[in-house]
Amino acid sequence: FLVCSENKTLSADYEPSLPVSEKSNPLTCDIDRASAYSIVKMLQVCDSQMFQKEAGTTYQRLLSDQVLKTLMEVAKRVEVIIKDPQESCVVMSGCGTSGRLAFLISSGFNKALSQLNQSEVYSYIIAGGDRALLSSQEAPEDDPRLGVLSLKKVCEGKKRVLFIGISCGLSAPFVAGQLDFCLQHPEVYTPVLVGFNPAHQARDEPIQDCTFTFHSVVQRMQELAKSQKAFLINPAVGPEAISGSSRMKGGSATKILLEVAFSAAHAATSSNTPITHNGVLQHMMEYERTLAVTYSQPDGITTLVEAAGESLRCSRHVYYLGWGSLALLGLIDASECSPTFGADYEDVRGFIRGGYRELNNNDGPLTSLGPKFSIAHEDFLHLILPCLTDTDTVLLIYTHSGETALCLVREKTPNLHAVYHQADGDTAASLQQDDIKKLCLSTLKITWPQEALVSGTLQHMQRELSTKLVLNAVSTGAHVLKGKIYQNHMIDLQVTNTKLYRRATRLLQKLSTCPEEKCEEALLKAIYRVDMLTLEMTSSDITTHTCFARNSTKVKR
Ligand code: S6P
Repeated sequence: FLVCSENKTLSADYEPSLPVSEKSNPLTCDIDRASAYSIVKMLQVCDSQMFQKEAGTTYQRLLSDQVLKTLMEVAKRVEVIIKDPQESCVVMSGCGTSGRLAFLISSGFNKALSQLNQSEVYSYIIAGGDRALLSSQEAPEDDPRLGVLSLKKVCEGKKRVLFIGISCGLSAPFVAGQLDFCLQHPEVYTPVLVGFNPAHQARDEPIQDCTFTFHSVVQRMQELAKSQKAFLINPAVGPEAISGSSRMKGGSATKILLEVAFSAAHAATSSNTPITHNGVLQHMMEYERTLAVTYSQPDGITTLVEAAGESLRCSRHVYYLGWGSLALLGLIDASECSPTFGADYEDVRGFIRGGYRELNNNDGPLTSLGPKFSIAHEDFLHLILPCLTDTDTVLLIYTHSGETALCLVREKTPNLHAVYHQADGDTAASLQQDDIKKLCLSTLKITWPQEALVSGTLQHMQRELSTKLVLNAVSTGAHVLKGKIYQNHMIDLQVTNTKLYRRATRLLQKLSTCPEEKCEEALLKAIYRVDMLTLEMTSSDITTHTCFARNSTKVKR
């Protein structure tokens, strides 16, 4: 069934006008009517498409030779930068989830360098700035100039920059602007593009006030890639379980690819391990194993989906209380619920032990920006605990937890669950877990085989990916159960940028079978809340429409 669906979704005849990242996945076409258990199983099959080999398609896949080769080349560039950190750096940039992963990955690898007393070389850029790490800021995605400005700022004084632009759909003008800038300044910048569509499917829509499109930038990069002056890493990972929800496979694959390249570079500099095809392949396959280990517990994940779904259905809340970088995955997952499911920031919230001290983001504490930016465990205890009820779900996420007044939480709600990671045979950790287990209604223990060949860093990255998969399943599954998905389409979202505007029009077309212009007209009527469109409305550009849409809430409550 998987291979059959795979061939179908990757064949040019299936939803031919759409790039892979926007297609709907036949595996999940009735996810909206599925039980929690079936949702988890569908997500498992969908995720495993990431690692499917090239099968009768011309598209590159995660494990394709060309992808592995490019990763090796990128790793070599990173190695050079690590050895000469004064005047060079690696910059990762993206919008939404892609920017959040740029942050997560740069934090992790900078930490690894610091631990070896080496200078940090990684920087991140997220469209909309640091507030976008924790909240939905979809509009800056359409602004290529903003992208260039932020890139120039980060790279001030640098003589050599490896720029990694991440856009899962090969579509974000913010990233296209940055790549174009790199192409204009080859003496400093080497551009790398990470995304999950074949190059010819890059977005070809004109960008306001620009002479280039994402597609034309990709074409220029393809030309330069022949002489290794630019790099494209763009395997297809199959359509998302929820159409266009690139936070899922797109995010996971971004994490996998960049971690494989950076780990190879770090091993080359710190232990003289050469960057080899086999090394890169083996690392990639460790991630494939991560999927298997995580999804080997469908019942445990289902319990969490059911609990979270029940809370959301009662208009109550889901709280992730996490420790270390696993908590960051909770913050990220929670922040994505608003653009994906039209959720309120209070519906699913993440908290991290140590707050902004632990987060260590560019702009430091963001608490002054409003209540949704309170992210420390203390904030949870002060702001949330007093009103917590047994219809709220609290999920602990950790490898090593500390104290966070869990007894107090347990007094307020029995609906306390844990997902934690443990190495096989780690008896000391087992004893610590026993105490927590007693407080929890359910515990999802993910056990990792202890293997000499798997380094501590890799183990940690595997645990992060595993946590991402579980949390994506919990938040997606819970919102599906709440009714926020129709077939496998997002139907409750603000049309806040061009990508979402086009997607909304397409969805109306699909569901109504009316012609495109009729659907666009209906969308505009909904955006402007009128029955008759004025000339001013119909003659305005998409940016004007999306600006207006940003300020309105639901069409109908
Ligand atoms: C998708 C998420 C969005 C995207 C953003 C960037 O699930 O809600 O915020 O990450 O639109 O997309 P892309 O294709 O440029 O990585």
